[in-house]
Amino acid sequence: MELKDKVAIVTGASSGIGQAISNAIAVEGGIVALVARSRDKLEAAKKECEKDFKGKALVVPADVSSEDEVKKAVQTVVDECGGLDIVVNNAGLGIFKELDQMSVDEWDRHINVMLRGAFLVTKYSIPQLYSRGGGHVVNVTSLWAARFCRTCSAYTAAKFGLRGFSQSFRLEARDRNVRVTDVMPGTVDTPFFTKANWETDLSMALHSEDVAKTVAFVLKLPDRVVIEEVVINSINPFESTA
Ligand code: NJP
Repeated sequence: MELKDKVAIVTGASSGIGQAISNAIAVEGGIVALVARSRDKLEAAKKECEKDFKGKALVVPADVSSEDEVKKAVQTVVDECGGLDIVVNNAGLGIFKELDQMSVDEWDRHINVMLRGAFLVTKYSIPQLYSRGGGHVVNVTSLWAARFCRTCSAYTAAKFGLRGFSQSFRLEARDRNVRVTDVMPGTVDTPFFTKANWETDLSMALHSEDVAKTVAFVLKLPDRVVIEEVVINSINPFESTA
């Protein structure tokens, strides 16, 4: 897909991987709707996108786990941009605890943001892609949609779930010329680990831009091609979490 003038909604765009993906789409001439909860961070991301990447960006604050907020956010994008071509479900979090220490609320947050959130954003966006005759849905899952680790039960449950969602949904979407790709990164140097209270050596980790370049590559392939899953890892990852 040629990205020029295509409209993309990117969740988790206020930080890390989502912000880098937004910039990577914008630099190709795409119009990016930046979705996350924090308006201030989104405004800063928009500024960076416009100044450093000469891109067009729209700030659309929303909690992806809220049906009402997602509905409104998608409608705002459609009203402002005339439609939608690309959906990137990237918003996420990690709370790493042994199961007996994990609260129900912490468990629910993983499922509500990374699984329900991806479902809601896709559900309310997909009629726009169908009505335009095609498009692309990218789900940022994880290596931990295929692997396991101690203290990761909630995180892996959500990411394995999202991977299953993608695989089934792909079979419907392809009939409408919509491609579905899972991007499965290893460890990436973002604020994710600070927020998770997880001290780890990120010196060998991927950079957000590495994941963003991969997403842009996948999006730009001819429409007849779908990369169903891409595993991206540092050449020599720090494997303390594996
Ligand atoms: O994390 P971070 P990453 N509604 O913390 C947003 C996956 N991944 O970029 O709402 C809407 O910098 C939050 O914004 P805010 C990971 O699982 C990562 O590393 O304002 N948005 C922020 O923009 C996740 O799915 C690694 O707080 C919500 C963003 O999500 C994705 O990559 C490895 C939200 C998080 O940015 C991006 O993570 C891997 C909500 N309810 C997979 N809750 C890694 N970093 O190593 C959060 O395999 N956000």
